This record gives sequence, C-alpha cells and structure tokens, in this order.
Amino acid sequence: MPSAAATAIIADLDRLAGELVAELATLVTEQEIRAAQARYLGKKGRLADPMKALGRLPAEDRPAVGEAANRAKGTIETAVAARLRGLEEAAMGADLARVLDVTLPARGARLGTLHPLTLVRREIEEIFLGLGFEVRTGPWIETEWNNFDALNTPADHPARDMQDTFFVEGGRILRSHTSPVQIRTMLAGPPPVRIIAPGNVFRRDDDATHTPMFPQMEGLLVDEGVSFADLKGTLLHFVQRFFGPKLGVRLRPSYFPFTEPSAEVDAACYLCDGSGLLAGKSCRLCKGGGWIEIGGSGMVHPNVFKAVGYDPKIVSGFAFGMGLSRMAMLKYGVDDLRAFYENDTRFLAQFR
Ligand code: 2NL
Repeated sequence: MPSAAATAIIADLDRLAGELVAELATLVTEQEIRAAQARYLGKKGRLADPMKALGRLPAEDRPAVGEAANRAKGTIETAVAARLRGLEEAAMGADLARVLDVTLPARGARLGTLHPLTLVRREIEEIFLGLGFEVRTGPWIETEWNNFDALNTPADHPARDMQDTFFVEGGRILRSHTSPVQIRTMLAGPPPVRIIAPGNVFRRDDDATHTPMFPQMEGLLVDEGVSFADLKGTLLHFVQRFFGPKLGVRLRPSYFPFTEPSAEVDAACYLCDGSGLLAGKSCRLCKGGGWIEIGGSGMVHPNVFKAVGYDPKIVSGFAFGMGLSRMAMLKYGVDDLRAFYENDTRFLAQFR
C-alpha cells in the first residue's frame, strides 16, 4: 500500500497529464503545442515539483510513484506527438487538395511585331537587292565635308545654317541626309557603285508634319554610260513593286545641289489608279491629281564626282532619295506621322 503522500503525488501526476491532454485539444499551431509541452515537462514545468517530491519519498513508495511519473510523461509525449502528426497530415492534405489542372492550355506568349518603318525599309531593301544594289549604312555623326562640301552644297546654303542642322561638339554635325554614306562608299573604292543607304537623319524641325529625326533611304548608281533613262526605269520598277504592277512614274524638274538635272519623283496614285477619281469623287489620297510625290532624284553632279576622285568625263550616275515615314504612311494609309514615334502598341501591332 503506498503512503498517503505517495498517493497524493500519483493523483497529481495523473491530473496534470489529463489537464495537458485537454489543453492540447484547444491548441492550433505547432508552436503553441511545443510551448505547452515545455510548460509541463520542462525544467521548471508543472511536473517538476511532483518529481522533486518523489526524491524525498521513502524507498518503498518510489516504484509506484516512479511508474506514475513515467505514465504521465508518456501520456503527455504521446498526446503531443499525436497532435503534431495531426498538424502535419492536415498540411499534407491541404497540399494534395490544391487543384492544379495540368491539362489547361498555357496562355500563349504574345509575339512582338516589327515596327512599320522597319517593315517598309526591309521591303524597299528587298526590291533594290533584286536589282543588284547593296545595302550600306554609316554613322549618324558626320563631318560637314561628307554631309555638305562633297555634295556640292556651298558654304552659304541654308541647310548649313545652325537653324536647320544640328551641330555637335568638335565641328561635327548630325547628318541631315544619308548622302554621306554614298560619299564614303565612293571615297573607299572605284566605280561601279550600286548602293542604297537607309538610315536615320536629323534636321531642326519639330511640328505636326516634321520630326527632328526621321528615316530616309537614298540610292546611288555610278558606272560608265548611266543615263536619265536608267534612273527612270529603276524608279518605275521600284514603284511597280512597291505600290502596284501597272502604276507609272512621273519626273518633275526640280533642283538639288548634288544632282543636275534634278527631278521630283511622283508615283501614280495606287488608290485611284492614277485617275484622281474614287467612287465618282475626288480621290482622298492624291486629292484628285492622280499622282503622289514619293521623293527626289537626279543625275549626280560632276562636282560630286570630282570631290570623291571619280572622273565625270568617264563615269555618270543617278541618285535618288525618299522619306521612309512617307512611304509607310502611303503604304499603310497612316495619316499622322507622329503615330510612328509614340510607341503605342495598339497602333504598332497592326503591322506585320
Ligand atoms: C529627297 C531627295 C535626293 C540625292 C538625294 C544624292 C547622293 C549623292 C549624290 C547625288 Cl552621293 N545625290 N542623293 C539626290 C537627289 C535627291 O533626295 O527628296 N529625299 C527625301
């Protein structure tokens, strides 16, 4: 028979274990459960006092109280382990219950589109590559000599004014046309030359119809016996490939310092087929004239050949230039130049 003191300790241990088991049922997190375990089984936990009392009991009481102490510890540890396992299983269950439909088709990656000015440049490049021209490019920052002097443009020409051209440090300028590319090409080697020079050029203009930077494309062909008829035939081929197979070309007398004779280039209006009439009314593209202006052209001025060391008595050549934004506006029916530079993808993604 255990003593009364032993019986009281045994009852204490059993009661404490029962209390913890009851408390465990109300706890939610692993942290709370482990804290409760420590509150009972820890060094200064609630089971510490009855355990100390065990040491002061007479030897004959110790086995029964020791057994009760082990039982209480076991009960607590088992209950804590069961709760922790329950938590783990609940977490695993939640993970498994997550719905992941792997048969759902993926959202397709949106493909970008090429800028309309890039599309137009490439299309024009293809046409001239087909005629045996090469594509050449050059730097944006140029010498005044490459941009003006070599092109027979006198020192007092308005284009050379600070109001019209961007001057940068060191006496250089932002090229105002791509002609310096042709000058560099001729300086670099003998004729024949058949090149087109696409690229951005810069002028001090900024309003509804002018941007300070705009893309241009020039062409140059130099050889022996090149005539004005070769110029017109080349432009006619270009217009028919770019705008439509039956359309004509019109050359109107004009003036550029670097060509003589010089001509503005018109293409027959592709919208009204050159008639100026659309559904009985004046064509909205050519305004009834039947022609649309697409650029300038001419026979290379002898002074340009002299500047690059070609002999104008032996070689002749033609050159032409066009604005790529104008080509894109005509081709795609865009009526506001600024749309090309606003980076609004609702506009840009329409071209492919
Ligand atoms: C236009 C007019 C033109 C040229 C560009 C050129 C280049 C050399 C020699 C002679 Cl290296 N000419 N280029 C000639 C005539 C017209 O462009 O309206 N461009 C948008």
